[in-house]
Amino acid sequence: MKRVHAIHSRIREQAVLVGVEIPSADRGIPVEWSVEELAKLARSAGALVVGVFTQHLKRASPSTLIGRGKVEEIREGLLSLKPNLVIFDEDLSPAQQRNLEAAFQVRVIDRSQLILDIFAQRARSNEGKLQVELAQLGYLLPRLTRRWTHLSRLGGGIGTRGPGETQLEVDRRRVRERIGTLRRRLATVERTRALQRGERTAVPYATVALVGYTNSGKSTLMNALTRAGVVVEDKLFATLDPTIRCLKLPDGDQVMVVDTVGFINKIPHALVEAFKSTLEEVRTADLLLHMVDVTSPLYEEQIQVVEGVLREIGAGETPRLMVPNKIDVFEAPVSKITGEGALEVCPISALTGNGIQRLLDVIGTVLDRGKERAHFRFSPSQGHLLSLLRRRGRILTEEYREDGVVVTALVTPKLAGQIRKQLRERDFSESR
Ligand SMILES: Nc1nc2c(ncn2[C@@H]2O[C@H](COP(=O)(O)OP(=O)(O)OP(=O)(O)O)[C@@H](O)[C@H]2O)c(=O)[nH]1
Ligand SMILES: [Mg+2]
Repeated sequence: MKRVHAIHSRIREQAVLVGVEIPSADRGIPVEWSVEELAKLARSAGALVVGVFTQHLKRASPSTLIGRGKVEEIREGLLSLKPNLVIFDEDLSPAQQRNLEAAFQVRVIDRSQLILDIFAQRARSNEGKLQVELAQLGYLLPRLTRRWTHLSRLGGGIGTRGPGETQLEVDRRRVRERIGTLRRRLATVERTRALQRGERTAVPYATVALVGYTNSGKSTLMNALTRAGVVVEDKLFATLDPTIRCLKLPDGDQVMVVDTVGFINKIPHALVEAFKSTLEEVRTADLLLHMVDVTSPLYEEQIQVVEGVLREIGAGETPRLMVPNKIDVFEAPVSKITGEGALEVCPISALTGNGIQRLLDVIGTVLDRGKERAHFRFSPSQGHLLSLLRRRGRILTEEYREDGVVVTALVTPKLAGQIRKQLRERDFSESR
């Protein structure tokens, strides 16, 4: 299937934004703030914002979302602003999008399409690209009735990267086929990832995942902790692909740290769906560090958004620490940063390093809490298991006897299980 890629013009796309407040869809985030975030998204996608319109609506119009008077007001405004693109902050139905384009005589996209476009620009890995295309097609499928002919002369740009206009002309069956192919290819990539994860869990390190709203400083902390060299940018969705690094805690324990994609308000469902395998790293983590950008005036709402996505991906019950970040700029009252059922609040500045030592201590303590005191008896030929225990656990007592060593150690249930299994297999093969 042919794909239409945007021709990046040297002239930046000029965008006009439209924000709508609908009481029934109220998420506690005022329209002005939501539109400000939309502007950041638009700039992250490479556009220049040349105008903003907002409307407080009682009821959404099925044909144009906004009211007839507002359509007229914007149409007149566009005559002098002359944008190439109008971006709505709410999802538009295919009919709404079509009617608005007819009225404005310019391309109209919605927030989801903009976010998908940013992901398409950022995707680097094979897996990332497959995931983004899958998400775009998932978004496209219910909108296939749309006709673009009246705008075909307007060419590429934001919202047209990836599966684009030509695909709108093909029937649903072929899009479904493409989705099927992508799913199969992703399944192959995911198997490799699952295998790697399997290898990592076979080495029983605990995994700590950095989660949070986009731009909260996850990659900055990752770099501060592990010198991973992850790209840090004052851009939304700087990170798409997960990075995993080893980290030694002050108590000597080793853990794996995972940095991955950030979340955002009104995140397109198709995207969460397509990024399941990436988010699997978060879902299977032993501990989450929920990072909060306290310099954002809406950090409390952002916490709610992140908690919501965590529940959606099945990580709602995972133990977590709240990590207010950027305290070099602003120290938010800890009482406001609670998170549901978080174990502890550890304010830091990932940039200056302030608070990181305490954070590491707390991570160590919290992970220790899940550990058990286990007893093992190793025969002289099982020295490799004893050294594994020395490396990964903490030996409390060691008693040498004629038939081997009896050890009491503080270990994760994972490690205890693994050693017991190997001891059992050994007993089994000896008894045959
Ligand atoms: N002042 C200050 N800025 C910070 C701090 N931590 C991160 N930043 C800045 O915040 C911006 C975003 O940081 P990133 O580490 O890329 O954020 P992220 O959470 O990985 O973002 P995504 O990958 O886009 O989800 C960058 O401009 C950082 O320099 C901090 O402690 N203090
Ligand atoms: Mg990042």
